[in-house]
Amino acid sequence: MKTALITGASSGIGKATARIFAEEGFNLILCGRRQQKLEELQQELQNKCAVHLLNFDVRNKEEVFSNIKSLPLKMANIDILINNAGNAHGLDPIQDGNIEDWDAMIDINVKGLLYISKAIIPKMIERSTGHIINIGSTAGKEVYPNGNVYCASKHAVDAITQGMRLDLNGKGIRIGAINPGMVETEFSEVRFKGDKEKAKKVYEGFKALQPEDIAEIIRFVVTRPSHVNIADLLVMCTSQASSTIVDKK
Ligand code: NDP
Ligand code: 8X3
Repeated sequence: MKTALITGASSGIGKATARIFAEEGFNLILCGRRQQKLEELQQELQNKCAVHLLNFDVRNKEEVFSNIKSLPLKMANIDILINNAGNAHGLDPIQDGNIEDWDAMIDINVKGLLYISKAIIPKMIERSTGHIINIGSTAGKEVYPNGNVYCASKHAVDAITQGMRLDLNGKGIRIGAINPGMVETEFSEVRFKGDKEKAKKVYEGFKALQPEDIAEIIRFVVTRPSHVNIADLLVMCTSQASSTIVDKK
């Protein structure tokens, strides 16, 4: 049975992916900072599959490496890594940008993804098998007004995914990215620092993607035969044509 590690499993896309993977019977390693949310999910899924929780901040490299090292033998061989933890912080013109927001986005979305990957890739190389899916964004393919640093962080994810695919070629490891457009999760609540009203408005007047839509795509990607690597997927809801063109009624 495959073992999958999902970062950012306490909410949104990561949580929906955990639920879908549980249906597949995968052993799950669920990561996040909010222990209670992780425990609730473990409670929900543990009759379908083995669930191990890891509570750490992806910004903290010591915690990343010690948590991955702490995995019980049964969970130590990770077949699937879903690099999903991340968020936008703020939506401001570059001249008004908050430096703490910039640090958060670069440290979580870019450096956090690198730390996790660095901790997991060596064993994949050793076993000549593995599958890494980086969750990018339409923001990694185009830049939208006030999205500056978030877009930069997701462009970096795009570049890192391509770099991983080049450097790990021949090592039996599949590397791909899934780049969603607007998905209705806690994403905008985090971006707008807990302002639920402002966050809700982002998804008003059209049917945004739901986290389950992305999770189903991830299921498809990881269940292809081992010679098939889905390298890069761009997924938007029908109402969205680009980061700035959304048909809102
Ligand atoms: P959510 O806010 O619902 O989920 C984000 C997840 O990331 C949470 O589980 C959170 O867990 C985890 N996380 C955030 N910061 C950290 C950290 N420092 N250390 C560890 N875990 C962290 O958002 P989404 O599900 O929408 O986002 C998931 C991914 O999808 C992100 O990479 C995002 O950029 C990307 N994305 C989202 C889109 C959208 O429109 N929603 C569109 C395109 C891409 P906890 O707080 O418990 O640590
Ligand atoms: C999240 C989607 O459009 O807010 O990556 O950048 S968007």
